Amino acid sequence: PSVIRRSDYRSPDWLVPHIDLEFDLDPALTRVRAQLSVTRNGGHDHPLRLDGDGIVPLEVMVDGRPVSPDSWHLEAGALILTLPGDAHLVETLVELVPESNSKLMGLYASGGLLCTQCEAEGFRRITFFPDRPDVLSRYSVRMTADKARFPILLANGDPIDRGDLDDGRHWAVWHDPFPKPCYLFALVAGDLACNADQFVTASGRTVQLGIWVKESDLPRTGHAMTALKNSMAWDERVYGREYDLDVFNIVAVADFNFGAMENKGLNIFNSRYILADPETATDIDYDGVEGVVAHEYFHNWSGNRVTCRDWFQLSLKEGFTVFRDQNFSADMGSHAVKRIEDVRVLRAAQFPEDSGPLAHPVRPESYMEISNFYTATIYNKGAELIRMIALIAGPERFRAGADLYFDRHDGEAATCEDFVQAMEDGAGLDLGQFRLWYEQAGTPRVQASLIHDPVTESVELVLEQSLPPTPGQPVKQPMAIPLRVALFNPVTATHHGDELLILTDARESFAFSGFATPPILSINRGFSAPVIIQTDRSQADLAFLSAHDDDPFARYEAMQQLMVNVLIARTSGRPADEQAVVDAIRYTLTDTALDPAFVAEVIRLPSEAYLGDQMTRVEPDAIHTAREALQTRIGVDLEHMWRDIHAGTKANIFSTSPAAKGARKLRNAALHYLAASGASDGPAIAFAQFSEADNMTERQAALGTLANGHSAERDAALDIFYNRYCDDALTLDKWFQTQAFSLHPDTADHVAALALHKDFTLANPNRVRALFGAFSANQWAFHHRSGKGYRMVADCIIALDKLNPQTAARLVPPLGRWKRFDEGRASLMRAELQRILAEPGLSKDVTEQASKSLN
Ligand code: B3K
Ligand code: ZN
Repeated sequence: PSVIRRSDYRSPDWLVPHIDLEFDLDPALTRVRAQLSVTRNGGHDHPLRLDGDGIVPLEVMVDGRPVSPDSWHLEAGALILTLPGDAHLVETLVELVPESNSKLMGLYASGGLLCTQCEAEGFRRITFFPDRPDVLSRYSVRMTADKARFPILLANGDPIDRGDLDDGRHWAVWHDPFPKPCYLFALVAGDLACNADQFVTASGRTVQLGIWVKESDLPRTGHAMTALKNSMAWDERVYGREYDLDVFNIVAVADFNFGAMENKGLNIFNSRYILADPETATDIDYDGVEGVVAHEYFHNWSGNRVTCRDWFQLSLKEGFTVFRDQNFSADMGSHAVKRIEDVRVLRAAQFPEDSGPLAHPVRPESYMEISNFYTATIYNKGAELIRMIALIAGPERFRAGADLYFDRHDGEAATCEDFVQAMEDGAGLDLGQFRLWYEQAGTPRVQASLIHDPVTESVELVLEQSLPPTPGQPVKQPMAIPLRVALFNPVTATHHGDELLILTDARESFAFSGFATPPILSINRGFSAPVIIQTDRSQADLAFLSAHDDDPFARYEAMQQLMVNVLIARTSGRPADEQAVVDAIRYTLTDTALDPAFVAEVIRLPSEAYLGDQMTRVEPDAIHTAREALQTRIGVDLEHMWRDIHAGTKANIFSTSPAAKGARKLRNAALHYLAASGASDGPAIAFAQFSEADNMTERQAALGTLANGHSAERDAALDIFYNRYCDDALTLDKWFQTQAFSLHPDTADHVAALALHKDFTLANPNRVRALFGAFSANQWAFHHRSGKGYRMVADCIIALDKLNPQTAARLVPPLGRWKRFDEGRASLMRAELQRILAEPGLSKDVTEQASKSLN
């Protein structure tokens, strides 16, 4: 497959100010007639190139007249047409078979609905068009379909007209007044019920809101609607951005390649990010719905009103929009807990990516398949870049920069550079060196040491940064790294204030005076920069900070580091002070001033995968053994506390308030440690929670706790769960996922059996992710020394690639981590990557990921 480079960007040869689309919809055969008004862009004699993928033109007309087949041709799927003048009307007709579209890109069928997904390059599977984000058009869409099967017809923008035909069919016309790139096009046809509501904007316009689902799911849409209205109010309050159409519709579909899609005025969602009720959704699911509804809504400004010039600029909309949704969710709940969760996601998904063969800059230089670049680097590291700019600017200046960005580029297709420039101009910043964050891949490391001089009563903080090589970038320049620090007096447990230091050189030192005794360093408070900090702080210093740091993230981080140090020492057979961890947890549990949700985060052991990431050579078995042992020790030593917490926090009236969610989180953590203690009544207590819970948060946590062990209760609970939810796809996903994520020694075998289960299907991406996505994130099970985990995932990739390459390619990266493992595992992983690459007819998506993963 060919490589697309950022440096090759050229502005479009032809523009398409207007497009008229006519869909004659039928799952078995849909006809699409497109009329494009095209205008020559600049002085050139290039032909018009209309991208196409898997479609053939049945008719081609220019200015109302059929053109002879020798004046156009197809080239790599695209329709190439030589046009004499500077403005023409080009018309094409194509036929599609939505029901056999298993890639879920373009127009496809899902559970009786017809829907579309166009980002990044799906529109070319619907009609011939210059499928690039810098071609912005006004859309008029006419849909005709059987009225009984497809009573609801939706598209972008506003509904204009509708009517019935004599043959049982009906039609509707929608018009979107905002010029948009074709990746934001959408339509939906189906038998849908609507949760209808309204929102009045700050300027007093009434917007009709609709969440469309199948009738039986209507009771599960309330949380999404609340989230939508909160998001609309938040964007007005925090960014001064109002919604701009008279209607805003969301549709939930069961088969979807990722979370959701921000199509103008018609968001289409994976149903798992819309539907929630206490019976089937966990608190994490509720938060996921809130966050994704907000994310897609916020795209209306950061993505739709200002879009991307080309796909190398993807983080322009994604990084910024993740930053916006993170702050929204923090405002809806707890800032401290949200920051911890976001950093945990960054470390679990982005840090490994940044240190492996698929590492790429936030603004990549090249790609083979753009679908492979919807990554944690583009999204989550991209959000961290915006967060650093916001930190450096301060809230008022950041807002001034954002205002300038939106006003300057409204209606345009912009670049990351445009964003940075607007921030410099609007906020009055110099981001010269900061731009390297967009260019250089890899996670910077900062070594921090504190030198105390008792004579001058001063301290010197020495900071040294380094950035490891990544593919294509052997040598790096120093970055601008904003670090919030505080120096604690260990006796009074106070500090003189939080300071923002900006490290710009490879090595720099910062002097502080007024310290008669050596202070304790609190650094990267709030996780002010997405870097790895290395310090020489003792376990006693970390224990101190875990008890006294007034920055909640730093307090969490100190505890994590304390635990990591003990576990890494144990893993390599060195002695370690487990008592220090037990004492720190006890202290945290007894601090009644703390939010229970925060306590639950702090006392949680780092995951096996995170521990692996801290080691040069990952040892999955040793990590597992050490972590289980520490967990047991914490369980045993604090058993009475776990029992008290578990018994004492039983909520009696279900609510999704932050307080109720926090109580459940802590209660589940207590259950987990209680089970780890090996207490003989552990399984019975977990089973009782499983049976008596009035909500999925407690039910699934109990199931997960049981699934890790061996007990009669384990099998009983899994059976009960299956029988209760086997007709509810989203909830049945949890049954697959819990088993795939379990720390039971036979997980790999369980997953092999589940892959043959009658309810397992490769046709549904959620089901694939529930089983194989969860399994490949389960370090101990996936890296079973026999290699059976690798083989299963490779088998799945090969089979799925034939149906849905985009989702298949997302399963490849875990196999690319081979350099970090012993030669036995590494060669088994490489062999699977080679077996995948040898498969005839392999997609561009999987080819790119697997071939890069071998490097
Ligand atoms: N913009 C879409 C993602 C599209 C992914 C295409 N492979 C959802 C989002 O980020 O909001
Ligand atoms: Zn997005």
